Amino acid sequence: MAKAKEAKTKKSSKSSTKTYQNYIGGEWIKSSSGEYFDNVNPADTTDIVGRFPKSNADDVNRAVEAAKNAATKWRRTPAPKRAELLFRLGEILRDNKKDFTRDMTREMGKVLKEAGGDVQEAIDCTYYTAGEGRRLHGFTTPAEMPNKFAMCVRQPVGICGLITPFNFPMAIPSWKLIPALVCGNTVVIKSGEDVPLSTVNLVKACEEAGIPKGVVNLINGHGEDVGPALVGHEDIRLISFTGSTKTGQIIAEQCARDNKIVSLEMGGKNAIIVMDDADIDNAVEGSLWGAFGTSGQRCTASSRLVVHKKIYKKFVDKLVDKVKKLKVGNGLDAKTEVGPVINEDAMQKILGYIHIGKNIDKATLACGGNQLTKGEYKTGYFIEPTVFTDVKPGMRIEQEEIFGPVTCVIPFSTLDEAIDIVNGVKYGLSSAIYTQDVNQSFYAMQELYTGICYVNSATIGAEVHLPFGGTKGTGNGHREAGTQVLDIFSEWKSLYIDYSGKLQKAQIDEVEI
Ligand code: UN1
Repeated sequence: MAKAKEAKTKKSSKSSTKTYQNYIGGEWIKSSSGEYFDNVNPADTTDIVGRFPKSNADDVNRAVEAAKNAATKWRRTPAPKRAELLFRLGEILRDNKKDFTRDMTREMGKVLKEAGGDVQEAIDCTYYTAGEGRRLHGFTTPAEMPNKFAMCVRQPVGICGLITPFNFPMAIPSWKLIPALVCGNTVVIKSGEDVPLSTVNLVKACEEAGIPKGVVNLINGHGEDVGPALVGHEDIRLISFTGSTKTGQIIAEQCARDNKIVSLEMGGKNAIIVMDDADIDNAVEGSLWGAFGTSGQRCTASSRLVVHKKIYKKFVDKLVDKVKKLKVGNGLDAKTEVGPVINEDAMQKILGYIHIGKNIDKATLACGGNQLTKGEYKTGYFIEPTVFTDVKPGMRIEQEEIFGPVTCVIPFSTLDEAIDIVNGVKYGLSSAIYTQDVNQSFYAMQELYTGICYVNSATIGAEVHLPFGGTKGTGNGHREAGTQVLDIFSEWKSLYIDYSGKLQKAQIDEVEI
């Protein structure tokens, strides 16, 4: 996992910087190391958002212990009662949306409107999933024998470790936390080290909502210091992780050794197909939003634009013209359209891919390609929105996840060829097609092997009541959000009730002599 953001110059005095704590067993407490790390604004690294505990394995152990102590009571709390607390949580998030939004932009960099959308996604997820408290449907089914009843119910899995990324600082923790809680599990959350304040805000809201002590525990710190202790803890039954494919694979290996449930949401290399009959202006707008929204730091980002040769030049000209006009800047400024990237490591990785695109892949750099270093950009991690054209399938910039404001345009001739290009990567999160032709759109929906597919909009913007996740290297078959998330955070229990008053044997054949 990338190193957390580092201050370039620490102008703000440490004493005036707010210090935050871990939340364990209902108390806000220091890390046992007594050490802290700075949470720095990626748009202006002289702005230190707060100091957060640098936790270690001791803290993880304490948090798991607290979750264990709270587990029985929470599991026995009727699900509709658990849900009432979650509805209250939704109200608190809604009441604090403005402050949480600002905090998020300051620590993560995404523009205010997007940060507001992120908090709103957490609110929507909370209300929607809390509704499951009065459903959590199981089923009844006939039994094989007379006077016997069969049914199936969901039961909590136990203590869940939730490991969250930087790019959706409140939405993604909520996708994991709310279903875990409604199903009756207790949790230890490891916040994204670049965005700990948004998770603190979420957990404080849980405390205010009256969620009992120990049900939600929060550990701040760096992945390498706390990740292995959390993933390897014998009392943790489930790990839910969103982040890089590399880290996800390490987690999956450890979970396999310990026989833990693991749900992974990892990389993407999503593509938009633009057919020759598409509304080009609409497709350009969608591409702009899909590629450069959140500075391209979404798993769902439209990092490939697969464009029909007949309209290729027209599309590229319009796109590049618009990309050049995008206003890059501090997300707190209402005029900004593209914020910074998250930290120095991320910036270097993205610039590294731009170098590969130019010098190794030898694609055409149509616009952008540079770090912005002057004036307002001096103390932030800013990269010009970048478009590569004449990109060919198989090039590294076409295959690998860049996770920044970079997209590539790939020409094609037939829909089947376009579909092969979209499917020809190791990931399978999201895809899209712009066309006016119903046959083409349905054929594409059928053939694109991704977890999400859009017609006439970009690859980003999934809604909380539909399953979210991807095929192939993106995940391990689970889906977050929707009601499908319940299959991650609960296990089925089949119940048989024999009211015949006598022994009825199943799986016994009448043997004819
Ligand atoms: C992510 O980038 O990991 O579909 C999540 C979207 C958002 C969530 C993205 N609702 O773009």
